[in-house]
Amino acid sequence: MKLAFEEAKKGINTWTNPQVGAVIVKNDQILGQGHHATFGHEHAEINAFKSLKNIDDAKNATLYVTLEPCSHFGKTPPCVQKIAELGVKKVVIGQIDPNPLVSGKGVKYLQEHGVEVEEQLISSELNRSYNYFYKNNRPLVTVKYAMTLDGKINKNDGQRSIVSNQATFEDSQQLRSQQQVILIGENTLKIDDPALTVRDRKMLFPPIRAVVVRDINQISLDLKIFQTDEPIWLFSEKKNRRTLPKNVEVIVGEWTPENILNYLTAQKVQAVLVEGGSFLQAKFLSAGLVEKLVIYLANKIYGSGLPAVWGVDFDPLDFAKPTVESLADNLKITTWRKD
Ligand code: AOF
Ligand code: ZN
Repeated sequence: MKLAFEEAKKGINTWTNPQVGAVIVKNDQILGQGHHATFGHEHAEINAFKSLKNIDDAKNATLYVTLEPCSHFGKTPPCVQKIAELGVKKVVIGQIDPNPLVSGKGVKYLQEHGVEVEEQLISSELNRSYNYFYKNNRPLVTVKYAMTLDGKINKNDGQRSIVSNQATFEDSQQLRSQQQVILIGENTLKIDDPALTVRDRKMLFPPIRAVVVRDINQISLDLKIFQTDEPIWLFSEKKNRRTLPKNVEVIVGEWTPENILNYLTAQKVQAVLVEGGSFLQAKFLSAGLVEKLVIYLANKIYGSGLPAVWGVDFDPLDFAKPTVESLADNLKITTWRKD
């Protein structure tokens, strides 16, 4: 099963689907393995079967798979059918699929077709946002910011400051690449003028850059965000009256954190990164909608400037024991909301 999990991690750009790995074992020998490579491609189980030297080897074998095999006709036919057809003796699964299309039905089908099923639950970081999305019916929200030792995100209100170092910049690219949406507020857009792109790798579905603005018509189209092709969603209170670049979509409404997340849920977004500023972060945190915090701590003190979370009254929140990593002379602090 450990090997199946390692196999699963090879999948990239699988959203909205999960990362899945599968290993075929018979007489204590590994005969095949496979993973779900990319969205729309074949499922892990099928790739594991394809890797067998001889397809008849599947007969009476044990299949280790990190996720309950699917039972539905989607982009591909149900894997459970293939498993039963090939005479697999036993399927060991890493977790039940939280997707209601499959959940429990895969196991039931296998058992009804004479395939033994065993659950071998392994705690893993795999598919955290996929699992969260189906369990809670909303995306997993991470808030990320870089701050000084005195908790400031810039030196002077209204001006951009470079708070953290190059190593944190590179790390945050990795963090961005794991999201489907990167969300910021209007002040951050205007003051920092960020590109919000993933610079260090090519992505099949680059994260959508989303901004909450009061009036889209008041936003300068000279900003950096409008100079690249990755999709942009603008959550605006006012309707658009201008011609906008093709990659820009304006969504008009009253954009509380709850309303934003409802919209993202309808779009099947499973992971969102809130990247500033302090007011938007405060709004998401105070609404109890943030599961994960990633804080880059820079080794400097500003003495003045904007605090990392600011502008909204709220009850104190508890987070679990953080993990701390050194990124050259900065620290990365990661922590999850306590259940
Ligand atoms: C995958 N890869 O290896 C497994 C999946 O969109 P479809 O038709 O490919 O179906 C996606 C669903 O299939 C997914 O949400 C999950 O419930 C199930 N299993 N999906 O993409 C795989 N085993
Ligand atoms: Zn499948």
